[in-house]
Amino acid sequence: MKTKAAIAWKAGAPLEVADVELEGPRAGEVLVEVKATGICHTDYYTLSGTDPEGIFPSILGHEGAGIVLETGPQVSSLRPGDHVIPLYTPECRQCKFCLSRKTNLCQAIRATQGRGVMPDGTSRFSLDGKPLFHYMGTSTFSNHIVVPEIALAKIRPDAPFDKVCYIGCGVTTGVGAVLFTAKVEAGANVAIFGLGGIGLNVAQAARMVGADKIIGIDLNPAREDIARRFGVTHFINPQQDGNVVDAIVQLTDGGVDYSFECIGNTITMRQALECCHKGWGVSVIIGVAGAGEEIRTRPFQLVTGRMWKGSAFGGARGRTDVPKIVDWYMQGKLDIDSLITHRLSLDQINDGFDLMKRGESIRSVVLY
Ligand code: NAD
Ligand code: AHE
Ligand code: ZN
Repeated sequence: MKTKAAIAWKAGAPLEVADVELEGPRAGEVLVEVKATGICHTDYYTLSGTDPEGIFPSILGHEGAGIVLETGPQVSSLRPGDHVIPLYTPECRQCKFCLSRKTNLCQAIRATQGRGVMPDGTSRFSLDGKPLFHYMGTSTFSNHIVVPEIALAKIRPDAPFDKVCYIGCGVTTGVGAVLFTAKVEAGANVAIFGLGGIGLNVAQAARMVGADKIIGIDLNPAREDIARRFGVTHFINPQQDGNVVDAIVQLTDGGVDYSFECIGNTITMRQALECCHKGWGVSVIIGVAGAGEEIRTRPFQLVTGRMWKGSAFGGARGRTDVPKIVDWYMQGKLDIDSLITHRLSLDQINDGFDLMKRGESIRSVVLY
């Protein structure tokens, strides 16, 4: 079939919207009509050329929601009409990683996903007979996609696509990092570096679990107002407030219990570790840093009890946890609507990237 998609031809170039060819689902695969997709900073990161796994030409996008149109042979858990969220972190429930119960990083199809192809090593997308690569196993900047069954979370049919698409990455990443990775407890002090599409979800989850001080750090002064509405109790602008680590340590009588880096900057990753409380503070890296970048600190920081952790997709097991997070949104426990600041057509997708770069949007959602 033909479908409309935004093609990333090369690093740094604007996306081009065109009709592409999409082959139907093979064994274990599902054809999905994408109804809406968010634009995450990670799409920009890959498009900018700093992602070591970035491949071109490809169809980016990984924060979508849609409807199953057709299932291939051997698909048993989904049928046409089901509402789904594509998962860049699948959940096969059979691999060593899934069975360990220690991680959400299912590895069943990770290798082919990283090479921009389906598990059988081929792409379903092409243009003029030449293959286009998939991205993160999802490619939600295409109106129709083919995805492995294990990479689809079935969600309730009354959830609005234009809101719950954001659960496909940003909401789950931020909320999950608090609940599943850090397991923040009531009364804890928290610092959040970067108050964008991820950091604000960390904030609302920290408030939800009853954190005490929630300190938000961002260079963009416009983030203070929305951050306070999402639970931030203290706002620090590093350009105005001097040494960020000292400021946080003073505010919290020795440092925070948990910090979250939601920028992708190795300098702020160090600050996020070093503003943690001696003896027990845990710093969770969520931000994705460019190829070749490395984190630094004095080993003494770790010797004296601070801990560095990382979190991908919030530690969420997609097929199990994503439907629950959709429920929390539908029950009013999570605010997604206020974070979706812009709604665009696919033809306007490059405007969505520009809004993000200028710091004017929290989330832009593309509606098909
Ligand atoms: P975003 O652009 O919406 O937000 C980033 C925020 O950081 C902005 O508010 C910006 O003003 C602020 N910022 C930038 N540099 C800063 C600095 N030096 N000091 C303080 N604030 C600064 O991005 P996002 O969509 O929220 O994504 C954030 C990061 O998380 C990105 O690196 C993205 O790739 C990554 N990410 C990781 C996962 C994961 O599973 N680990 C999932 C989604 C996104
Ligand atoms: N391709 C990059 C890594 C990018 C990365 O860390 N991605 C996160 C999700 S970001 C979503 O917005 C992730 O899930 N990582 C785990 C994984 O298996 O990719 C690189 O550096 O190569
Ligand atoms: Zn993302």
